[in-house]
Amino acid sequence: TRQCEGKDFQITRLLGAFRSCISENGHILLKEYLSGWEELIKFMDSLGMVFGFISQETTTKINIMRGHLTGNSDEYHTLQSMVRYELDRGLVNFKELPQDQVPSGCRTLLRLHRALKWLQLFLYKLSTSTSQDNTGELCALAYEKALAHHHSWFVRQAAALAFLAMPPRRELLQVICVREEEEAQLVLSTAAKAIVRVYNLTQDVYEAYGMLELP
Ligand code: 1Q0
Repeated sequence: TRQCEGKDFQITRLLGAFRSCISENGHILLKEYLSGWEELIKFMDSLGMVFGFISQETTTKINIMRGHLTGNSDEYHTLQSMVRYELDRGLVNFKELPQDQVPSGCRTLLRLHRALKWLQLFLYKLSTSTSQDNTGELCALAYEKALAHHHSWFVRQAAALAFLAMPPRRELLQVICVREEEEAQLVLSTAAKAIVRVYNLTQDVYEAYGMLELP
């Protein structure tokens, strides 16, 4: 059985990260944003092997971002400073980039940002669902709505397979360490709300700079 403390996934850490990544003036602090994602990776890893490729892909994206932050911590302090820096230097990758080049922070974070849309939909669905609902179906519905159109045919098939292996709601609630139904609803909708705030602020920036479709 899993411990609801220590190094394992903790919903409070997830909440803490996605709350504290918003600075007083509404900028997104990248270090905190990435630590929220690292907590999500722990969650995925606790679900088992089938989710390994999703967790791997997420880790790859996080590592690219960490690479940018290392050594350029001022430029990559916030989403806003990153956008300005990469724009000024022509580093954004508005065109498809050559294989041997490190992807920009802007196009990499955009991938994570799009996945947050999926996550917020899934958390809302989960918070209003019952033990009768099939979590894999909830996943798939949120995926169709938020993310599928950004993915290749191959990735969509792989995602569909992973959804079939999604543990039942009861088990998911064990991972976030809640037992009571009321508590579950509160925890899930609180997490969803925190993520929506981050999502909306990020979306505004990408929209303002016309960067929502970076290849
Ligand atoms: C636990 C189930 C997670 C299901 C997440 C749905 C997404 C599945 C598809 C992911 C496929 C990854 C394979 C590669 C995709 C790339 O092509 C794509 C684009 O990048 P690029 O470089 O090719 O242009 N990459 C991505 O879109 C990044 C995908 C990141 C996936 C992030 C999934 C987030 C999962 C969060 C954990 C679930 C927590 C749930 C409940 C928490 C309870 C409080």
